[in-house]
Amino acid sequence: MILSEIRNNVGYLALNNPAKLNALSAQLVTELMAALENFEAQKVRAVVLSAAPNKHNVWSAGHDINELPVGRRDPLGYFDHLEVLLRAIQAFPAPVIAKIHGSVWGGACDLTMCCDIVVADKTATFAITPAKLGIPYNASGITHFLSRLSLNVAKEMFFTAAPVDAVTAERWMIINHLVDETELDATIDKMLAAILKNSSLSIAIIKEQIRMLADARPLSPDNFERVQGLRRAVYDSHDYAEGVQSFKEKRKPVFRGE
Ligand code: YXS
Repeated sequence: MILSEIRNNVGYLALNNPAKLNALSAQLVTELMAALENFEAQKVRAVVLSAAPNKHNVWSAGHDINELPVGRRDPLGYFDHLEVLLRAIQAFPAPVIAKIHGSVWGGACDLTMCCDIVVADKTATFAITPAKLGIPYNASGITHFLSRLSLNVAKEMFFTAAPVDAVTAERWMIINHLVDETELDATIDKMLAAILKNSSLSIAIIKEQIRMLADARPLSPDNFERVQGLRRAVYDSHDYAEGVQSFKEKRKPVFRGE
């Protein structure tokens, strides 16, 4: 489900399950995690995460909706495979560069927010979709967006669940560089050349300090419990069951706001 290789001290990962639009299934994530562990053991200086081209022009369709619980269970709990992957990317002791061609959906949009640097071409779009499926999302996932975007932009993305085009994504700082498709690799190679000249130890520690500081948002125990209660009210709701079921039945959801 993935392509993985190490070239010149850099780990290259490509999502490669076109039949399922590179949906972040438990199996695909397991393979990504094994590749990241190998890259860390091989002490790669950076990771480039891309997607093998597919006829749908989809970088990744996000969490595999067929693997979402059908209700009364947190769809994005701490140990959900998507959350495990997002933490692994953030904790990886070298820069992870996302190379985006095509549309990015839901959990895959969060994945790009967790990558350190994003380089994309004009075909890239980004959509964060919990509201489209009646999903409450989760506090750490929302933090990834708040660390990158202004509040009003993060809210527009979550409330509309609409794809953001590449030009807007650059203006909103979802991506570092918007380049022509033919320039993607050259742009990344130039960045890698600069990174590889520097101290890998210094970069690893600076990355980990940024992760800890970006995450440092005090939440009182009362507010923590409130977050859990509010999320449960959503994933126990009619709207959540309807959101997931309507996708499986290939029909528009009929939400009731309860
Ligand atoms: O009909 P078959 O069996 O060929 O399967 C279809 C789709 O059902 C399947 N597929 C998926 N299967 C599981 N999980 C998915 N996320 C997923 N997305 C697609 O792939 C086959 C081809 O899809 P199709 O016919 O729709 O292709 P298309 O080219 O017309 O449209 C491509 C998309 C990506 C625009 C469309 O498939 C789509 O809108 N997919 C759902 C994207 C999405 O909303 N992802 C969010 C997943 S939930 C998630 O990530 C988080 C939990 S959250 O929502 O909270 O952010």
